[in-house]
Amino acid sequence: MSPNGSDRSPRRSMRRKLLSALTLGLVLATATGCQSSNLPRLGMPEPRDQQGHTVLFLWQSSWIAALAVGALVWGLILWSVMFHRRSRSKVEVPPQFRYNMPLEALFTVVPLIMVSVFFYYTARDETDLTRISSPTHHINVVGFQWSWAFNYEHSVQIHDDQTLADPRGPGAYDVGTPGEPPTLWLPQGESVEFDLTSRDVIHGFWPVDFLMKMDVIPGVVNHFQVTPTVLGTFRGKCTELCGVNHSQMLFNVKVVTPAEYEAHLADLRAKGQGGNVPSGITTTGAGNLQK
Ligand SMILES: [Cu+2]
Repeated sequence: MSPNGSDRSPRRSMRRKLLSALTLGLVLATATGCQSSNLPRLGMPEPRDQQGHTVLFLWQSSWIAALAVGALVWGLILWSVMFHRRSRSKVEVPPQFRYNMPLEALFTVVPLIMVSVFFYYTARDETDLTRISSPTHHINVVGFQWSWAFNYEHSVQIHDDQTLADPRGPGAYDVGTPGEPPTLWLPQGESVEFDLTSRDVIHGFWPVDFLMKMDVIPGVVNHFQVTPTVLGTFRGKCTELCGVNHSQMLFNVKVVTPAEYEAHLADLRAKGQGGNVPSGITTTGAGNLQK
């Protein structure tokens, strides 16, 4: 038996216990099933459109990757604290360790790889989420101090390179009732492109349950596309501090059947709300946008 064999055996049993705890944790983590629908949403609302699932999965995957790195780092810290602490019998300074090139290269390369993986998946999903692909409906969302207006099927598309009339015919607008949040109506299961414009300052358009938001900038037209999947009324708000009544810049998002959506547009036209309200942008020719 070695001179310090007496303090080695409790260490050995502690090491064994730690190893079995780690194995048990790993088995539990893998055996409980890792389908994205089973994973906790970690603070994210339940997505109510197709695109929201991409955002949610990116969020969950980032958490899993971060926790895996965290577990490795915490494990190494615990390992050092438990098994490489100063011995009671030995008081001398342990061997010092420095200028180890392979180790320092590892410290640099591993974080670079981790950041590159995060960057790749974020860029891939962002490209996917901001892509516009032949939407069925076009809605011009107009932000102004301090509310929202919605130009449904606006008659002139305001893409930088397009000045075509909307093939779906005359538009309709909704500015809501003064003192109440306006309601954005959307058809379930059909793709909708939002063209975001501002009449004054920068606002932020955030239909919360679609897990997507985008800035609404004067003189600029921003776009994104959603396909609502769940019927119901959801929340929306401005996410850019835009003045004293910013907190009141709320709206509702009402997802209805396509027939109800068309009926609502017909109602608006019947009330004299055909056409569009000023969007803050006028189109004066292809590629030429003016305030
Ligand atoms: Cu605002």
